[in-house]
This record gives sequence, structure tokens and C-alpha cells, in this order.
Amino acid sequence: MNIDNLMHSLEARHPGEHEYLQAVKEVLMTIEEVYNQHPEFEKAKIAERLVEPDRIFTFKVPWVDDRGDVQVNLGYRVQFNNAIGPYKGGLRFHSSVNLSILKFLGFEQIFKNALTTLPMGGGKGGSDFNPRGKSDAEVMRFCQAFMLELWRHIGPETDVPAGDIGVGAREVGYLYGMYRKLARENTGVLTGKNLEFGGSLIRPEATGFGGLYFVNQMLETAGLSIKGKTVAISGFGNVAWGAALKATELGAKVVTISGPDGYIYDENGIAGEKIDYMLELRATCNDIVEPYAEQFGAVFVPGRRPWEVKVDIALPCATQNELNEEDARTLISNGVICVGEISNMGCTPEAIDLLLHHKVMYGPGKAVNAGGVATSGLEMTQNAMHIAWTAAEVDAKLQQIMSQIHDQCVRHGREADGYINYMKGANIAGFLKVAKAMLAQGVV
Ligand code: 2IT
Repeated sequence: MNIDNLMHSLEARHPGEHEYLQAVKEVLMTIEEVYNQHPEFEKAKIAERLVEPDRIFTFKVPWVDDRGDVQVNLGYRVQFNNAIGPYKGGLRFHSSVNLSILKFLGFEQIFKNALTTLPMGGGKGGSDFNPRGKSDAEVMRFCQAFMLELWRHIGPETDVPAGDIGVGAREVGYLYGMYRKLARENTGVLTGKNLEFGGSLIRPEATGFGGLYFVNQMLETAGLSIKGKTVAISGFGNVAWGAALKATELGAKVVTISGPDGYIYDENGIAGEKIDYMLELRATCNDIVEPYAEQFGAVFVPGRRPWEVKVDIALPCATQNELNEEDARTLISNGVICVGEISNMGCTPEAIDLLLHHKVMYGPGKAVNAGGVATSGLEMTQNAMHIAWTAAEVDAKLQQIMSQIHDQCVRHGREADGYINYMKGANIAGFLKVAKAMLAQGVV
């Protein structure tokens, strides 16, 4: 494999798709050595086939707002790779959504889903629809219009969407309602559903819980304990909420959350009713964290990110490239022990290089945040079996899966000096599973 040639031809084909090219480059660079030990990969052009999605659907989503005005958004579904199972991955509704972002997310999802040990391929979709400030009725009409087009391309054994930024249980409910009406079936075609119609217990918590199970295991493997450690979390959505809950339960002290307006520093720890309050803040739809400061007498730092606070553990839980080289440098000089990405591609490549160079424990999103999609996989299983597991059953399976992901990272990521390069381990383990499946199934 010649990475430079491959990247040049990808850049020529897809100019300006920065996030997508960034995600591809990271994976290719970390699997290069293993790839070159397998001439059969090169012969079957596995890399060239893996970096292009199987297909992309782009569609127009016209809908009518509360004033009676017609709005037009764009909708997408990227079906990236289904060598090991149906396409699986969330839908993101956010004004920043474009093809580059959805292709990076879909690409990451291939390896993440492979790591979960469950049979799920990779896909992602979404829209540039901005749910911020929209009424319930507007969100419903938008979701219905979106599904009116998407439903043809998905199915419980074909492609199973779920939530991501801007898509929670409310949106999944509206999407599911329209799908059910059009397809005339009640199946596990979407995950993240409410409990009454096939949702799984622990799914709302799963991304954050899984992230903390993983980080806990990283620390234990290094002979450390999470108890008493200080934690910086970014974001204040579903992922940040689950992460704060589990971090607190495991005995750590969460001192920050953040929003587009700045971050909160609460030296007393964000625990108990303060974590519940995150849900309230979210429900206001204003997308700001500042009100927390007044409510609980904490510090609000406008326009800045939480990585300047001295902490032991940093957990990006908001969005891609939210922790850059300068942030990494600040964290390192403040003695950070571990950075665990619970957001997808939370760190920039320069930040990752710096963390690895300083031998800071770094967990990449596709391993650390895989608990979300893993629990979606468990929801699919429950739907296919027409049963519902208890919270304890789902949580036990989630813990087991996170531990298996951790084992795979260690197996493929341990370096000569004992340092575990989790990024390398996750990429190699995820890649090998998909590559072997593609080889076995021929050129299709
Ligand atoms: O990034 C992710 O893994 C998700 N947004 C969850 C995807 C899913 O299918 O549950």
C-alpha cells in the first residue's frame, strides 16, 4: 500500500472533504505495517475498496414550518461497508452537517462496529436541519419528511439508523412512526427507540457508561484507579450526561461541562441533582451551559474550552476536532494521565501525536465510544427475538463488550516499551476483521 498515492487520488476525487480525508489517513497510517504483511490484501485492493462508501443517498427534505413557510433541507445516508453485517450508524441533525462529516463518521463506524464483536457494518446519515429553537411540531414534520425519502433505503436487515448529535429519542420516535406507516412493519429498523415500542434499557446511558468502563480499564491496566481522579468533560448532551453519571459512580470527580457558549468549572464536582440538571438544560433548546453557573454557584468561562482546567482525565464528549494541539499541550503540562474520546474523532491529529509522544494514555473514539452502538446492536437482537432484557442484563453485556474491545486494543497496540497505543490497536483490530470478511466474500 502506498499511502501517499492513495491519499492523493482520494483528495483529487473528493477535494475539500477534510474530515473524511483526516479519518481515512489516520486509519491507513496505523494499519500500514500489518497491511503490508498480507500481500492478499494488496492483491484484492482492500484499502482502495474500503475507503470509498458502497453508496451515498442524497435527497431533498422539504417541510413546512410553524409560520406556514416552506423550508428545504438536505438529507443523506452514507452506506459505507456491510461486509460483516447490515449498515449501522446514527443520524446527525446539525447545521454543520455535510458529506465530508458524514463520510468520516461512516468510515469510523466500520471499525468501531467491527470492534464491538457484533455483526454490524458501517453507515451514517443526517441532515443540515438545525433542531435548535424548533417546535415539537416542526421537528415532527421534518422527521416525517426525512423518512418519506429514507425509508426505501433502510430495513432491519439492510441498514439500521439511530441517533447522533441532534437526534434523540424524540426524533427516533417520529422517524420510526413514519417508517412503520410506510413499510407496514414493526421491526428493529431504528435503534434508540423508547421502551414502549422496542427500545432497550441502558441505551440512553450506553455511550457514556461504555466510555467510562473503557477508561476505567485503561487506568487499571496501568495499575491506577479512577477513584478520586478529577475529570474534565466537554458538551452537555446525552453522551456527556452518561459519562458524568458513570464517572461519579466510579468515584471520580467531574469538574467541567461545556456548550457552544463556553464551559462550566464546578470545583465541588458535578454530581447528583447537578447531573439531572444537564437534562433540564438540554430540554430548553437554547444550547447554552451558562445557566448552570447561576443555579449551582459555579464558574462560567465564556468562549473557551474546558481543556485549560487542571485535571487527571479529559473526556471530549461533544464533537469532532474539539481538542487541538494547544489543548493537548496544556493538558500535558497540567499532568493529565488519560484522554478518552467519547465524541467521534474528538482530538485533532496534531493533538494525538503530542499525546502519544508524551506517552499519555489516549483512547480513540472508535473504541471508547463504541458502547453506544454496541447497545444498539443489543437492541436489534432484542427486537429480532421479540423480547426485552433487564437493565442489569444489558449493562452486563455492555461491560463485557467494552472489556473485549479493550483486550483487542491491547493485543494489537502494545509497543515494545509496554506503552499501549490504543489508536493503533483499535484500527488494526477493526480493520483485520473487516478485511478478512471482504477477502472471503470476493470482489463485490
Ligand atoms: O457514533 C455512534 O456510534 C452513534 N451515534 C451511535 C450509532 C448507533 O447506531 O447506535
